[in-house]
Amino acid sequence: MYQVIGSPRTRSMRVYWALEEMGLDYEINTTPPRTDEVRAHNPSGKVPCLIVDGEAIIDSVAIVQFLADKHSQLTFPAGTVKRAQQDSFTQFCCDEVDGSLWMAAKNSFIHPEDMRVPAIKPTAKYEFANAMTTLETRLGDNEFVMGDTFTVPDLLLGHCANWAVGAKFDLPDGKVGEYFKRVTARPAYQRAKEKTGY
Ligand SMILES: N[C@@H](CCC(=O)N[C@@H](CS)C(=O)NCC(=O)O)C(=O)O
Repeated sequence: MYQVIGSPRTRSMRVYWALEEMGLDYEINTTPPRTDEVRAHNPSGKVPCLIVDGEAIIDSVAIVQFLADKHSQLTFPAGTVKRAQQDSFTQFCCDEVDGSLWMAAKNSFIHPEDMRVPAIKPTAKYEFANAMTTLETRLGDNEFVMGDTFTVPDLLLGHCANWAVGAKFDLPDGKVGEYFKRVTARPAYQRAKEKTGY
């Protein structure tokens, strides 16, 4: 049985969603970040952490890709060109999409007040908008970023789309907007929200 540490209102939702996609059992532990319990697993105090047979895996992307590889779902096999292309979308999501949202969040409510630069928000929105333009080109007419197969980067991008709405970032209309609707309407995501009390 997997245990996930982290509230569903954090990147931990990515892990809950992935577990639901794969039909796996899990325990929910909503201990907040920066607590001793979390620091015992992750020195940075950040969530999510996944506990597997008493060992911790930290970082949402590492966790979701681990689950995908272990259970042979939501991923192309390691060592294939398709997998490299899939990982490239994952990296794009981390750098361009999560990166701009996280920059805004850190400077709104994460960093100590005297370390925040609230004026960075328009720059973060600009970076996010650029990422959406890139995504439109890379997605093309595909159902999912890797074609007709839902994979790890779709889940990560869907999570970021929901985060963007909460952070009052504009989501594009058109193909990317429809893609986000398609991804976030997945039953597994809805189940993860219900089970975790999101
Ligand atoms: N790259 C890490 C980032 C983890 C992270 O920043 N988590 C946030 C919640 S979404 C956190 O714990 N923040 C507390 C803090 O920054 O002190 C991941 O994807 O898991």
